[in-house]
Amino acid sequence: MQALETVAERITVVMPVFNEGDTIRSTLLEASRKIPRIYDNIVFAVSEDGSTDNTKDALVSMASEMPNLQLHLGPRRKGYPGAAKDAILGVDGKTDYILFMDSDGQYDPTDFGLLWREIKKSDVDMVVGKRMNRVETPLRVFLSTGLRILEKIMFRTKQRDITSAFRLMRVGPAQSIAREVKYSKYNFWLEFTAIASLCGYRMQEVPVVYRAREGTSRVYSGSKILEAAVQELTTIFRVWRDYSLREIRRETGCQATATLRSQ
Ligand SMILES: Nc1nc2c(ncn2[C@@H]2O[C@H](COP(=O)(O)OP(=O)(O)OP(=O)(O)O)[C@@H](O)[C@H]2O)c(=O)[nH]1
Ligand SMILES: [Mg+2]
Repeated sequence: MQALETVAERITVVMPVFNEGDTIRSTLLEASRKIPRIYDNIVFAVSEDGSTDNTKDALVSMASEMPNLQLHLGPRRKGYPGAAKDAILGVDGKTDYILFMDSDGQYDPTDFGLLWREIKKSDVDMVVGKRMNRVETPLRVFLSTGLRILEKIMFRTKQRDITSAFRLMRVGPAQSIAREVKYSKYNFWLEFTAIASLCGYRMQEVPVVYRAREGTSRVYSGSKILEAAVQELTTIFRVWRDYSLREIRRETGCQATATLRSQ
């Protein structure tokens, strides 16, 4: 097994949670067992809002067992994009890196080691876990492939998996990009990756395990998938319009990037 790194840099593991009462305990226990074996300066920041099952109770009981668990509980459901954005912007000021990970148990926390080694080796702003063995309906594969190709043409994204929710990011870039995400109603990461690409952030991909989900998607129920695809298509065009207009007016579309780059 790889040696444990004892370093001063802090990683906050950000996890959005909605109605995961049946699995959140095992997901958090697995992450808190596996990630600190690779890296020990870890805090878990779990953002829950509006769950109608026993998720809140499960989280409160876990907080008494895990001293490095920070809970953010909210009364009303924000929707995935709002929850992801607030969670990234809400990490505490001691954080150096954000490991974003959905809390549905689909990612294997052991793969954090691959992301960590890659960010240190290639000195990029973000390393994205490219999901292997995705099991999805043909309709979903068709729609997500279409959106990926469009995003590649419009924003010159180089990544294959532009919507992965397993990413290790330097905190400055992650928050600058997240602040700009404003259109997406379903898929936060499509818009996030488009902005990151437009603003010239450096991204790298590494293949990661992707497991089957227990229970059904909280974001895309069967009837919502087409509506979501149309909404995300609109989002892509709005982002493109915003940034090309800024370029025409010679405004800096990515002030945050420029500031970071000059430091
Ligand atoms: N805080 C918060 N978390 C949410 C919300 N909606 C979804 N989540 C969480 O976001 C993660 C992603 O949701 P999923 O239902 O797995 O959606 P998905 O991964 O896009 O779809 P699948 O591939 O079908 O799993 C899960 O960990 C959910 O618990 C929300 O409104 N608020
Ligand atoms: Mg999922």
